[in-house]
Amino acid sequence: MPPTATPFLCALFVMALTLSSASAQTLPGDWTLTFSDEFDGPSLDTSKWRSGYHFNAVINKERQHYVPENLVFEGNGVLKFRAEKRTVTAPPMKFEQPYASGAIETWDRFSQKYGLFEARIKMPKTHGLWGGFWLMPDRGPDLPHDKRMSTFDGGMEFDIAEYLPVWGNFYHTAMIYDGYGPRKKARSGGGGSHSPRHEVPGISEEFHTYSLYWEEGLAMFFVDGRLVDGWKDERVASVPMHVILCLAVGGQWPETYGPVDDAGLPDSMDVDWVRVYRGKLDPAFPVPDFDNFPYAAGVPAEVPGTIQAEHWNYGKEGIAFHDADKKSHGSFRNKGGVDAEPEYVTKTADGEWLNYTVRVANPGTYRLTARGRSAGPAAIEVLLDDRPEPLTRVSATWGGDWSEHSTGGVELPVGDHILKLRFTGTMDLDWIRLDSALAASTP
Ligand SMILES: [Ca+2]
Ligand SMILES: [Ca+2]
Ligand SMILES: [Ca+2]
Repeated sequence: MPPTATPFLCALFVMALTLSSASAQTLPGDWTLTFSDEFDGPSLDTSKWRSGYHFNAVINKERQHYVPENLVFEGNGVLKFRAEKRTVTAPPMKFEQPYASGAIETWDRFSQKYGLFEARIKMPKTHGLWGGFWLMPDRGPDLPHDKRMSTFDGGMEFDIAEYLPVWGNFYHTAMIYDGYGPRKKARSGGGGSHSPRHEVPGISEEFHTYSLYWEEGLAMFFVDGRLVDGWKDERVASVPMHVILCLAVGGQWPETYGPVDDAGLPDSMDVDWVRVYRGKLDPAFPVPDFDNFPYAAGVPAEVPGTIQAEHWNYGKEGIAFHDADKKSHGSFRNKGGVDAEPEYVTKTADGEWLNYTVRVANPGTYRLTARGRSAGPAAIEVLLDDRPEPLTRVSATWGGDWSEHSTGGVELPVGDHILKLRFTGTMDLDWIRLDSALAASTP
C-alpha cells in the first residue's frame, strides 16, 4: 500500500510503550510484549493510535477518506473498519471523497525495529475494498518527514497482509523499497508485485492471525503460524517501523478488477487485536531457501499428484528457474523472465528449466505423464535434486492441440525434493502428473 503523495508532517514525540504480558504467541521464541491493543475499550485508544494517515493525503488514487466515525466499536473486543458509500471530507484535506472508511496508525506513538508483529483479522467480502496490515519506517522526529519515512537507505514497506476480495481465499505479502518512483523495487517471493497470494480458507468468514517475524537480514511472513513467504538478505529493512491498518475503497489496485461493488456496502475489515513483541524466533526454527521456495504458500507439491507447470518455485534466476531471455512473454508471473500464462508455461527454449519443490509421500517407482503442445518435436528432462543424470525424459511430437505423453520407471525417494524440468525445443506445458497406478510402489 505504497504512499504516492508527498506527506506533510507535524513532528511530535515518540512515546515508548513498554508493556509486559505472558499472552500466547503463534511462533516459538523468546518474546516480550512491547505494544498491544485488544480493542476491548469503547473507542480508539489515542495513546496508541491515530485515525487516518498523519500525512493528510490520499494515496494510490483511492476513493475513501479515513474518518474516525468509521472506526466502529460494538463492545465485543473487535475494531471494525467500516467502509460505506458516503460523501465525506477529512480536514485539513479540502476535497470530498465518495466513500468513508477507517485507518489507524501508531505514528508518533509507537515504532520498533525487529521483533514479531501480529494482528488477528477478518477480511472484508466486497469487491473494491482493499484491506491492509502494514509497516512503514519511522526513524524518529528529529528527521524531516521524507527522510523519517523513506524506504531508501535501510527503509522498506512491509505488507504483512493485503487483501482484495476478488482474490477469494488468497492474500498477499510484500517488501517494497527504494522509493515509489523509477527505482522502486519489490520483493514478493520473486513472482512479481502481485504474487504470491497465500491461500487461507475462510479468510473473510473467520479471524486469522497474520504475522511478520523480522530480524537483521531476515523477514518471514506467517498466517496462523504457517510460513508463507520471506527474504534472507542484507537489504531487509534495518530501521524502526510504525504499524498501520486500513481498509481502502477503490484505487489503483482494486479497480484493475472493475469498479467498486457498491451493493456490497457497508462492509468491514474486523480486527480482534494487534500485538508486537521484541525477541527472537527459536533458533531451531528452520529458515528455508526463499530463493527456491514452493509456489503454494511455501507448501511442497504432493507426489503422487499433479504439478501445474505454471506453479514453478518462487525465487531467483539460476536457482529457482532458468530462462534464456530476461523478458517475460506472457501474462502470468511476468516479472522474472519465465514465459507463462495463468494455465501453462509457454515458449520454452533449449536449456531452460523450472524447479518444483515436491513432497514424496511414499518412495517407489512412479509413472510420469506430461500434458503439452508444440509445433515441432520437444522434450522435457526430469531431474531430481543435484543429481546430474535425468530421472527420465519425455520426448514427443506433441502437436498443436494439447496431448499427454507418459514414461514409467521414475524412482523417487521419500521426503521433500527439488524436481527440475529442463526443456529442449519450444513447447507449452500445462502440467506433469506423477502416479503409481501402473507401477509397483512401496508404502
Ligand atoms: Ca479483541
Ligand atoms: Ca523469457
Ligand atoms: Ca497448468
